[in-house]
Amino acid sequence: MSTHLRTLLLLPVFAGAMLLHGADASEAKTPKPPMLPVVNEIDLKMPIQHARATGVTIQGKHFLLVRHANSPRVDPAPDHFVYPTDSYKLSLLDLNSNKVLWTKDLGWGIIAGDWFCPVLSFDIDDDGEDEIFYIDNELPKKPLSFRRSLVGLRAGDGKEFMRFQVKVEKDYRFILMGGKDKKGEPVLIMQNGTYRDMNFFAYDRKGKMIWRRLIPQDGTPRASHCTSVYDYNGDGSDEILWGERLISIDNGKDLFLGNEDAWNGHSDIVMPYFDRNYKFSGVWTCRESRPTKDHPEQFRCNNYDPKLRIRWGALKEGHIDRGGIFRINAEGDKVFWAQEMRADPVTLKRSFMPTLFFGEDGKPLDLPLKRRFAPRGIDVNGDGIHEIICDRTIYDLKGNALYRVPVQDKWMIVGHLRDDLPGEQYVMHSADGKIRVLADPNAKWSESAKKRYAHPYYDRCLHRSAVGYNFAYDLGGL
Ligand SMILES: [Ca+2]
Ligand SMILES: [Ca+2]
Ligand SMILES: [Ca+2]
Ligand SMILES: [Ca+2]
Repeated sequence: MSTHLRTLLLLPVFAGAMLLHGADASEAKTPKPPMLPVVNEIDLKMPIQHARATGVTIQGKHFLLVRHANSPRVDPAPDHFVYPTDSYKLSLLDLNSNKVLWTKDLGWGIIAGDWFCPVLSFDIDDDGEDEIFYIDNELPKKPLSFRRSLVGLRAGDGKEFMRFQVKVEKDYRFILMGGKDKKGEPVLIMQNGTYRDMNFFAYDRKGKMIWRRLIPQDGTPRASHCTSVYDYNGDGSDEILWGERLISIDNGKDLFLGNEDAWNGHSDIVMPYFDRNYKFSGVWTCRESRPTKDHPEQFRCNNYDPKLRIRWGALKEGHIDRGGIFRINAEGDKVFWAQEMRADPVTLKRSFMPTLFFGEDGKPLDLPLKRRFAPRGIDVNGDGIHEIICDRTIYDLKGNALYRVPVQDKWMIVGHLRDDLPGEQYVMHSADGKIRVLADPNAKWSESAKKRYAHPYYDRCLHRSAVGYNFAYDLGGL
């Protein structure tokens, strides 16, 4: 990062500190910004307690698939498990006509939670039209059964066109991924297991298994809650970024293992990032599990180069539960952030430490933002620079509050989802079942943002945001 840029980012902090004696500068500058306007509202006509959304492409047009339930989000971990109160529904929305095209109830065999039911939008037959994949339970009255099937639906009408049994291994954590191999053929991957054994099953367009791999607990890194598939090294076939390792989609073999001799744990955040020329430039990781006893010197956050060699690290202690990357200028330079979570050992009540920011060189930066909650990036005005959503407010990087977002509604997806509008939109749902798209009326088209939306990685991110926790931070690295 240039000295100029660092000065630019640091200046408002010092200015704010002088004026307000350490109080938050952003609060005093613009006490009550306007609400970010709603540009779409689609009523699903049923209550929603939690939902995720993913982009779907049909005949060149973009749609939004929502997976929703009037149930708390159920986690498979015994300390976090709660009773589901509803089954999942899938609804395909047309944001242009404000219509629900179809809704399908997945039934009580599938427990309503991100890990029980990833939903992937993926063009399995390469005809330019997405198909929808999820993992069904063959014994719907027995929700904990391991007799599972991978199911494909046609996006246009929600009708099932593919179903085959898959082998699962006593773990309710599922991931679905899609990519292309060296022949350009689509590969669909079902994965089972995060913290212990990790099983991968790769299928071709007909549902025939083309490889499988078990990664036992062999002292190598475990999975992350974010996964991504892309041709990172530019050799024509995709790689899977799986925890702190890169796996070939051609055969399931490791290409690179990060911090191989000293890391065998689970990393909450694993995010690839790209340089000014949109070339894969590295990976930002934030770790959950404790370091191995033999390696207390290891960092909790690591910035890797494209071959997963550590460039620099930060923090020696803590469960770094949240993290991400922002674009700080129209050229696409980046800032990295991390946030430690602490949980009471008895009540498990969570609290979050202040967000820490780092420049591309690893030096700490101070951004003038309120920092109680995880900041999330959105280029709401379309200039190719991230604004930051935190504390239900959208700030620019200087700490000016631009917009408020509704307190009562819940985040689903951020991205350039409306082809006709500049900038990135913010999609939320209300408890009474309304899906709302919010957009900046002053947004303008810019070359920087157009280039970003046109990048194939951007589209990949929008298609995997209903898998695991990809929804939260995925687009920051681009
Ligand atoms: Ca297709
Ligand atoms: Ca590749
Ligand atoms: Ca965690
Ligand atoms: Ca912006």
